[in-house]
Amino acid sequence: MNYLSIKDIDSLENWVKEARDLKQDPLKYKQLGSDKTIGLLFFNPSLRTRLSTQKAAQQLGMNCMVMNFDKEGWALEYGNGIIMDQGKSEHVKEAAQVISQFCDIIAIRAFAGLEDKELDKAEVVLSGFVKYASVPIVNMESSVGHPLQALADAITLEEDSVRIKNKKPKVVLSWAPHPKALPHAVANSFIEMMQRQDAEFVITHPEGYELDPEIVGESTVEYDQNKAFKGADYIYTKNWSSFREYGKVTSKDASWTISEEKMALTNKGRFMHCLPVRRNVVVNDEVLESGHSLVIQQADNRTYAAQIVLKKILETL
Ligand code: SN0
Repeated sequence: MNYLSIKDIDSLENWVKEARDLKQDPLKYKQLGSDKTIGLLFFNPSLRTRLSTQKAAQQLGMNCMVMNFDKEGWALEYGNGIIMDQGKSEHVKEAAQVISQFCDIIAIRAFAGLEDKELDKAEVVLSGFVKYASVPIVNMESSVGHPLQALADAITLEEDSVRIKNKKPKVVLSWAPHPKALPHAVANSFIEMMQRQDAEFVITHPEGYELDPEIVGESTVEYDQNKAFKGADYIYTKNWSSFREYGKVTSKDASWTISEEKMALTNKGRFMHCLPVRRNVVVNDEVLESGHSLVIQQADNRTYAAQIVLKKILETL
């Protein structure tokens, strides 16, 4: 069993419930992973993903090896039949087989390059490991998705939504400005997760920031942020670069920054963000530090999201 996208969750409801049970008793399955090893391979920076996945593995009794592949590993080649006389030292074909001999599970972070849409869509790094490794693979954010984040977000929504009575929660995914071109992965997996929830779900962003239509599907898109925020119970904020003008920053419109005034349009809405977040660009200090911000709880739930995923995989080994 691999955990590559939200589609690998057979029942989101059950997984969220099981994750919440684990949160109550994190060491309950301490024996399950004993003498098993997970290798975490990072091709990009990480704080929450690295520490929460490591913690989840430890709570399941596993050994954990971490490698910052971008800094410490050989530069990998992924193409077929390449004459490797340039900068790449090793092919994923050997690397994946070798790492599979040391690890029972391999987890990989490899962001979108944001230069070539087709290359990113093909998930060269993740799919290279899936193809040539002989052990289960976990996605710790690939070019297309961040399913550990979205699972943690589902846990957070479930925990928090007890305060919402007699109606479906209204959840808004809002674009916000950012100085850099960021990937679509977090937004994509959040959408895929929300499409499986019994909620009113609205996506809002400036024109030109439409996400992959294959992922957005039938989900509602509202270009007027203020209108989208009306009556919202949750404002899930994320910047992403343009998908159409692939990887470009075509707007830094500060009127999209999440402010107290914007939050006042909502139904006592809670602010959510996967972190790291640029203060006073994506969201103002007051909102981030208010009692209505769920960001620290979201980060805590990363552990239980990772733990339920690893538990499911360990049960198949
Ligand atoms: C990543 C992203 O996919 O947007 C990881 C989020 C979990 N975020 C960034 O790269 C932010 C970088 C920055 O400089 O703000």
